[in-house]
Amino acid sequence: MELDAKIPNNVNLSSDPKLQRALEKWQPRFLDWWMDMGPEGFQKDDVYLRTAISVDPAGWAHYDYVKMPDYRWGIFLTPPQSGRVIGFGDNEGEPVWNEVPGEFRTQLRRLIVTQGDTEPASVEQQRRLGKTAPSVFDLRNLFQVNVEEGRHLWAMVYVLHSYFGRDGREEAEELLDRRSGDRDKPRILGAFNEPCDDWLNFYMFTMFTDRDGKYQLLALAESGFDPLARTTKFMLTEEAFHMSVGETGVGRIVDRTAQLMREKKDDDVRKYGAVDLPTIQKYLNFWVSVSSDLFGGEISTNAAQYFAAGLKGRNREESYDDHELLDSFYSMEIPKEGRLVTEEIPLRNAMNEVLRDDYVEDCQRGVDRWNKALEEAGLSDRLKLPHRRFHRQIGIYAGVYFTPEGTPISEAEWNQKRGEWLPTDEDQAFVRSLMHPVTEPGKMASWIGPPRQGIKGKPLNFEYVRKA
Ligand code: BYC
Repeated sequence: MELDAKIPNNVNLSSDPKLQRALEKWQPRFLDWWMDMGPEGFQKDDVYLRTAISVDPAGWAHYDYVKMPDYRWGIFLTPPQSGRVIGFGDNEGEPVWNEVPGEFRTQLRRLIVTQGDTEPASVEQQRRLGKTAPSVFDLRNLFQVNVEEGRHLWAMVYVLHSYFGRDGREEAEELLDRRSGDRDKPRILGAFNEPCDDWLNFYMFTMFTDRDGKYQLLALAESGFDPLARTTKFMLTEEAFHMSVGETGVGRIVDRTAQLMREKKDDDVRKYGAVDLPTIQKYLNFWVSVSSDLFGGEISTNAAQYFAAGLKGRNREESYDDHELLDSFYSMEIPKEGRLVTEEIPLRNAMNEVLRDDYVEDCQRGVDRWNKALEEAGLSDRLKLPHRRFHRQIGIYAGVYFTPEGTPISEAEWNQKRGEWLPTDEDQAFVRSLMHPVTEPGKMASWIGPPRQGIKGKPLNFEYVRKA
């Protein structure tokens, strides 16, 4: 463990001076990017943050006040498992690779770059949210998410620098050059170019988009390229908190809305400075659909190749019996001339859809928990996960129109109903109008309920962020 090194790490970086020098050269570029594109207006403040210091489940993190630019972004991989073999695909049972196999180099690099690109992208998307945080507690959680996305970028850059030579270093530079939403050099995947400029968007993003992250990382944690599997495994430890920020964030908005609906006997809680359920539903529809797109096309030869090669598996590959999938099929509903026709797709080509299945189930569990709160508040209203076909831009359902229930409709009907299903300009302006910072520790904005507990045993009115 090299915790006091310039780049904290558990990979014995000092034993490879060439690699160490290359990463130390990248470090100031990263910090420049962080100052330019990281949280705006809070870089001098003391934030009560969690920092990864090991991969030991019993004590992997340390909590203390730190100024964000001084955060100790480190490189942590779970320990290698001796005798680990590739768990799926054509190379099943072969020893895992500790170097990049030449024939898969391009595909592997592409997977790592795509994963890496999302991390700084999300920090860019969220950089102005600090100015309108609904509480000091939420402000701290935003920054916790941001610094950890920064660490996840480090995780991918370490793999690029260590295993991909010059082109890996070039890719690492480009990860700092692309910009979320930029017309000329956008981030790679769609959702990471969408603005995330209010807190309802932020919670939906951490609930649904970070959850895509969870499933992509789970699939990469199965990789036969062992350094990638080991680094993504540890990233998942940090990722869990990001999704809990989203789930509890939306949950607290729902709590507050339900409380007002009951007290005032009025569904239109906008007039009391809260978010009405139909608006919450529209934001949910938007973020679920753009996050669904992140899984890629339903039928994908890329995904089949990743699986065949042993580069990217299924979520918890060991829970399946068949790891080759040479004669298995997936029944898929394919849009044809305004109707849905069921076709059998070779399972390897349906890998993106298999992963999406697990994702949809996981999302549903979260929505069920919000609905339980509505039920307990004595309300009959419920939130609903839109159908996976709804509002898609990638894959077989792109360019075709569906209701949130998944029924095919015409373009004209879509245009007529769109504003009932997705946030309108007016909805967004309303949500934005609620966004005023609350800076007194322990106090909450009018539109959100209090969290159930503080961070690391601290009370809710703890000063999680101390102004410089
Ligand atoms: N937007 O065969 P197809 C996270 C492209 S989130 C734009 O259908 P494939 C996080 C695709 O590149 C997790 N383009 O899909 C969350 C391809 O282009 P080419 C991120 C897209 O190749 C919150 C074409 O369409 N991790 O960690 O199987 C905060 C046809 O592709 C999109 C990963 O994504 C899209 N949504 O790709 C912070 C894991 N989808 O070949 C972090 C790594 C597809 O025609 N990536 N395209 O030029 C992958 O595993 C795969 O690349 C994909 C699916 C999952 C993206």
